Amino acid sequence: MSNRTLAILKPDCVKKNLIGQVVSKINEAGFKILAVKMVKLNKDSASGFYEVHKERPFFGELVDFMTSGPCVPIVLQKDNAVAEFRKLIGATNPANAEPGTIRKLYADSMGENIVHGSDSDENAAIEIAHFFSRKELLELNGF
Ligand code: FUP
Repeated sequence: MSNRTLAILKPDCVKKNLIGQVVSKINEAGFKILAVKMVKLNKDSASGFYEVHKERPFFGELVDFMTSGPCVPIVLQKDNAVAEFRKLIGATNPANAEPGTIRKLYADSMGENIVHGSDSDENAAIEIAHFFSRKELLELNGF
């Protein structure tokens, strides 16, 4: 089991000035931040990131939303990171998310749900590589 996952604070999180609050929740839940940056995705990058959803009816809206402003990818470390982080963020649709989860607290809708979390160790590794180079990750090892 890997101890890393990729979080993305999505454009709605950045626009609503919630970066600080969400990062506090992440730290309070015992995650260590290994790497962080702010980026504005273009259509190709957002489409590539969400390629598994490309045949779904919501794909166009998802790409439009993810390219609507800057977002904040973060590499997180904790034992059992993928499952622990998904527990912290709650269900995809905030209406179904458990009380106290990040999506329940801050998200407006399923389409604009504040935060992304990888869904498997395999995808975490792919998603981390989508945003961070080997060099960036190596330079941060040991901190
Ligand atoms: P999650 O793993 O919880 O981020 O959810 P998914 O990978 O299933 O979906 C990725 C993103 O697609 C969600 F964050 C929001 C969007 N989505 C919709 O807009 N409608 C849907 O029915 C499902 C997902």
